[in-house]
Amino acid sequence: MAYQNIIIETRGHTGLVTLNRPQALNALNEALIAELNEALAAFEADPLIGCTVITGSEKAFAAGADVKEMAQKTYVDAYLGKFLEGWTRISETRKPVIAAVSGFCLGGGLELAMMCDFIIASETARFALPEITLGIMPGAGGTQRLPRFIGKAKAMDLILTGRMMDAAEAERSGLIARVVSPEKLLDEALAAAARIASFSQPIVMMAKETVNRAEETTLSEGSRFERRLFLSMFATADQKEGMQAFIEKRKPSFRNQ
Ligand code: DAK
Repeated sequence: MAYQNIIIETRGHTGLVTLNRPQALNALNEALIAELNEALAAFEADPLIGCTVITGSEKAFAAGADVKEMAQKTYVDAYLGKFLEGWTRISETRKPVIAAVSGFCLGGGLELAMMCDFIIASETARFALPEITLGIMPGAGGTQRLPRFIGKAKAMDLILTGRMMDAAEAERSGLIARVVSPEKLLDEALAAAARIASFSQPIVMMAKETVNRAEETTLSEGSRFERRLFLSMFATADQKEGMQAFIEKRKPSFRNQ
């Protein structure tokens, strides 16, 4: 498929998706989301890819869902056409996805970033859920994910006022994993992705799945799930290789087996 709204590259064992609607500050229209889903599915199916980075431009990761596309929709249009249905597929990705965020990361843009496994941001990043200013509320998980990242008080503040938060506040609040200078953003995200992709793919995927369980279950159930997957790792060749390499003081060579 030839993409109109995103640019796809591979860097070693990392898939790189650049959101590319500069005329609309990367506003996320249906076509872009469909392309993004397709690209992520292709990376997911590619055994050589171990991690994906999603980024935007220096000015905007994404300024939200496309307001011009949404403005005139009726409820029935939206319901029958399953409007925006494709959004949640991004959070079902099994291989890790890192969001590399610079500039505006608003509304659906922030919801997309929160569906990734972690966010690395540049000092210029600005985060908000400004839907309230448009007469709506967040609809792609923002009301559910943001409080899990930053707690109820700050999430209420952001969702009810629609105000922007800078990168320093976002890092302090636990929304983002790292803040770097704008020039270093992509290199930092690609280096993190390359490191992840150098490990055993099934083990990385199980670790991701297990951390995600923490958001959906109790501590005791989550710990039981962790124990089951942890024990299953002793059935992999990569566990034998990782530990043997440590004992022999050499770099492990994982074969995803
Ligand atoms: N949609 C469409 N076009 C947008 C846009 C957006 N979200 N954001 C910016 N643009 C367009 C502008 O209209 C402008 O286009 P032209 O006028 O040149 O044709 C161009 O990008 C440049 O923007 P500005 O001229 O406004 O640039 P400024 O630097 O002055 O301002 C800004 C930048 C980011 C502060 C401003 O553009 C802005 O406030 N943008 C809107 C931000 C916003 O309200 N975002 C939230 C949208 S609602 C769901 C899934 C997702 C969602 C809901 C449900 N389901 C799965 C159910 C998500 C909803 C949203 O995200």
